[in-house]
Amino acid sequence: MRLRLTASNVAAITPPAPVRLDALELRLVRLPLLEPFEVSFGRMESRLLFLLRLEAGDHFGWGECVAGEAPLYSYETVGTARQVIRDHLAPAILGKEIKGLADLASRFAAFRGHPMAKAGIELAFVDLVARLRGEPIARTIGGVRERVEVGVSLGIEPTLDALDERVRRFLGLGYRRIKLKIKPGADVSVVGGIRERHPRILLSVDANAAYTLADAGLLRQLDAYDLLMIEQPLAHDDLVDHASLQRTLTTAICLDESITSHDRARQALDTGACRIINMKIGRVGGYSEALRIHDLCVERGVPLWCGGMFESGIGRAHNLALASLPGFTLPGDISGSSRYFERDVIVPPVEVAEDGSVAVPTSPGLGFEVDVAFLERRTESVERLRP
Ligand code: OSB
Ligand code: MG
Repeated sequence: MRLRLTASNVAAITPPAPVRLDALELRLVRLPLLEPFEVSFGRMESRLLFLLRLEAGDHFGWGECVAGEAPLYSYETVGTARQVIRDHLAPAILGKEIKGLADLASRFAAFRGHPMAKAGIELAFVDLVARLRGEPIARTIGGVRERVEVGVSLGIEPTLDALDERVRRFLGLGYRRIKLKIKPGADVSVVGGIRERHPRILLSVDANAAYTLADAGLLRQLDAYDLLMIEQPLAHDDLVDHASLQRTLTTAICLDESITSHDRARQALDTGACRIINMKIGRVGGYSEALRIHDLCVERGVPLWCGGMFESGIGRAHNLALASLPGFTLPGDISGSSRYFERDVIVPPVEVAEDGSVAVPTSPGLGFEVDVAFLERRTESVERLRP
């Protein structure tokens, strides 16, 4: 497939006519995880999902806010995001005529931080716009791929055998890249053990900010294992130390937590803090910023891939649309629904084909039905905000 490498145009993401936003529903839904997921900062056994439904007359759009229950991955939580949406973001848009995504984003611009809260609303708005235009989100934002390649992110396990069982299982399902979570005490020997058993697979690691520059020697040992990348080895808000570390490593550093905006991405690339970027719409504040970072990576020839936050199918559908943009050149953390939950909130569930790819939906909006009856049964709280 030939990819069109044109700049995405946030200004072109508009409904057929300005749209008056009537209501925003905030819903918290808890789903148990099929398997617990452990990373350097903690362990998750269930996911409290924060789903948003934006309404305009009879029309609607679904979004998801990816904040966690505790401020571990970032400072935002489900609680802070709800408060910021309820008290500040929703009042800035409800009852207003919105011309498009750029207009929506401009109404949030004065509020500092809280990118996941902003992104939750942007997602719902872009789904609404795509439905009003009668096209899939991927087309609305300039996607060009019919299928996207995916990998799997595997948590820390108590033994190498337990981890290897999962590596084999997901390779058997077709996943194109295996990412191992690491932390001090579960790093070089684990990575070495998996690499020895799987000499040729596409393998990467993610430290979720668990190390400091004092660990540079240890991190350099990872150079021996032909990794695709080392994701976020140092502090969540750091660029300077990552640049120092990158100069001493042959393996590419990929930044996740540190890339919170287009400016941070530009600064990271200008200073050599990373050679690869992980994109999460929630972490950067929504589609408007994500598309600008995408264009920056295309311009600079920097490999980009779509990260994941253990989203429900709603967030995952948005990730699929995003990953269909031309600049997403490495497999994303967009696993099938069955990697996370017994039952997803969308129908049909996301399925990974034997070749490790997922189809980008082609019907309007998300391209999946939201299973509202199932959502209702799993809902912990729901509130409706009006102008
Ligand atoms: O660092 O990429 C991360 C999940 C929660 C928080 C942070 C991260 C992750 C993952 C899982 O790696 C990716 C997925 O959704 O499959
Ligand atoms: Mg990460």
